[in-house]
Amino acid sequence: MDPLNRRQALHTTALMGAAVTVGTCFNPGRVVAAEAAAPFTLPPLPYAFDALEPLLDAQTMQIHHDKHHAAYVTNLNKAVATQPALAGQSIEALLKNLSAVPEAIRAAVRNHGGGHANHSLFWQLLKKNGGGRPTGELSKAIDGKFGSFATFQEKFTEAAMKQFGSGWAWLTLDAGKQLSVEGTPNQDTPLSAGRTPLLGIDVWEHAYYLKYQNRRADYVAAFYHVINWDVVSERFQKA
Ligand code: MN3
Repeated sequence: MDPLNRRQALHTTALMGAAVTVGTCFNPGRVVAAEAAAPFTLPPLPYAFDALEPLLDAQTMQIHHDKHHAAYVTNLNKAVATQPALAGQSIEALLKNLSAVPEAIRAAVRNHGGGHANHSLFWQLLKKNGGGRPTGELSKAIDGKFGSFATFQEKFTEAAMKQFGSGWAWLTLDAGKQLSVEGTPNQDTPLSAGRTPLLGIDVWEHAYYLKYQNRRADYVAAFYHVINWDVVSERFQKA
């Protein structure tokens, strides 16, 4: 056999091998395993990258969504692909019960899964010409808990400012229907502590550094003008 034909023969054999491998995907067990390899997907940003200009700039939004959030999804999928028993569980279910996640991937689910859940929520909490203050039941609950919206805002701003390094500040609801303002480090989510996040601000530097550099206070002040309180109220009603 001349070298060229030999190479072609090897190539054909390799293709036949690939065909056999693909063929086994018709085995139902393999199909599940193949699908489980990438169960989590990056949700599209629900508005244009520049929708929140000039408060949150388009370049930050694009990198934040397309690079940072995408990386959390990729790394989460890599981790869960090693644990077929977790197939079919939502990211919220995994984060609510981290101790049930195999230790080998628990940190990855906490960090990358937390990043995926936190950012998926964060995009929904923002809108062009947002801000103002909540109405209805949520407004009453905030007044009841904090005394006034202004006091809530002070506490939320304080939580966002004092979070050392990377993390989030949240308005949460616990199982007893009590509101709280709290901070979490890194990509930790209140879900893991049994509380439902209603509103959250990402205070990682990647969320604001291009436009605000070290001025986190200016970023936090701007955030109040892009909050979608309808979504926050809806989460409060459902929780
Ligand atoms: Mn972020």
